[in-house]
Amino acid sequence: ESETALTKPKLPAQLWIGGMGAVCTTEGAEDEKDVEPAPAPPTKLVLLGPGQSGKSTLVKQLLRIHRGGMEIKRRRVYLEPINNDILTSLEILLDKVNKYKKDDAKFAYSETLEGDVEKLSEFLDTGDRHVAIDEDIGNIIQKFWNDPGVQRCCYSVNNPEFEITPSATYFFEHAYRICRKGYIPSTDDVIRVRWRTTGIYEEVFEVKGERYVLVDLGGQKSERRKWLKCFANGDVTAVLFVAALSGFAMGCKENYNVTQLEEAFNLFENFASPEKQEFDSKIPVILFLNKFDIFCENVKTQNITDCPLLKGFKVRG
Ligand SMILES: Nc1nc2c(ncn2[C@@H]2O[C@H](COP(=O)(O)OP(=O)(O)O)[C@@H](O)[C@H]2O)c(=O)[nH]1
Ligand SMILES: [Mg+2]
Repeated sequence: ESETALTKPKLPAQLWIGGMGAVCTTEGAEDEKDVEPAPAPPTKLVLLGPGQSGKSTLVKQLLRIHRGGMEIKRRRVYLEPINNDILTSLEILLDKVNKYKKDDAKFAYSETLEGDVEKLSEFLDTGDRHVAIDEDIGNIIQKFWNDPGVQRCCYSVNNPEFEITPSATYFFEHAYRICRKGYIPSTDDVIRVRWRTTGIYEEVFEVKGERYVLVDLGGQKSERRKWLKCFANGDVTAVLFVAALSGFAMGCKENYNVTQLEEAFNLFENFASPEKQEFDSKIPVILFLNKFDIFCENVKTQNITDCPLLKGFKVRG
């Protein structure tokens, strides 16, 4: 059996909790003295989990830490997905504000913004979500976002139909900078962007002379049949199953009756439990509970016991 940097767990799953910036620790092998140095096969980690749980972000974070910042050429590729993220979320935010301001004046934007909002709606009506946003529209987005009524509506109305993600609010905050002429996404911008992963991506990096291959796959239902393909060569060291801990209150896109956390749990059980495991059952599965930072924010305003999985838990402090 090949030596790996990960210690094989006795249980089918280990539990790691992480959020932005979380990194896995490694342990070196102990009996290296008597072994001839031979090029060890890389540690191959396959990232699985529901869509939006943060798999691609984890890859980007690890690359940033272990391969240095991204070159300009690679960052430029994210221009279009960033525009797409802003425009898609802006449309949702506009719909949300227009719906809720009718019943409650505290969710209305200032009257002085009316002309601007009309311009925004016209721009969105063109339907193209991948166009570059010019400086003029960028300024309007920034003004609209800075309006207190808009922010109140965004943050205090909890309706999964109008979900505004934390990355969207990040981009709204930076709309002015992002829509400047000649803007190039920063590494932080790249880490925030939502880009629906389709297909299979492999990234290689080194930590203390040890080579790692990270395999990133799409998490959406339509992508899940590809999951088993990456086990075909028998060279997978471990599965990193990523689930967002923060989604304990929100209905998931595919089924509003279960929370995103339950959806992730069901998927994990179906895919990784030893009885049902469809790949080699000796491959360790590590459960990585991600979005811990958002979880910490959410527990302040949402009741964790609303999620059946967390009944019996209490928030302290
Ligand atoms: N605040 C916060 N956002 C995260 C975290 N992990 C991922 N995200 C955001 O969640 C969104 C979806 O992440 P992505 O990596 O594309 O999910 P994937 O579908 O599993 O690959 C992106 O906008 C990320 O910036 C986290 O730990 N904290
Ligand atoms: Mg992805």
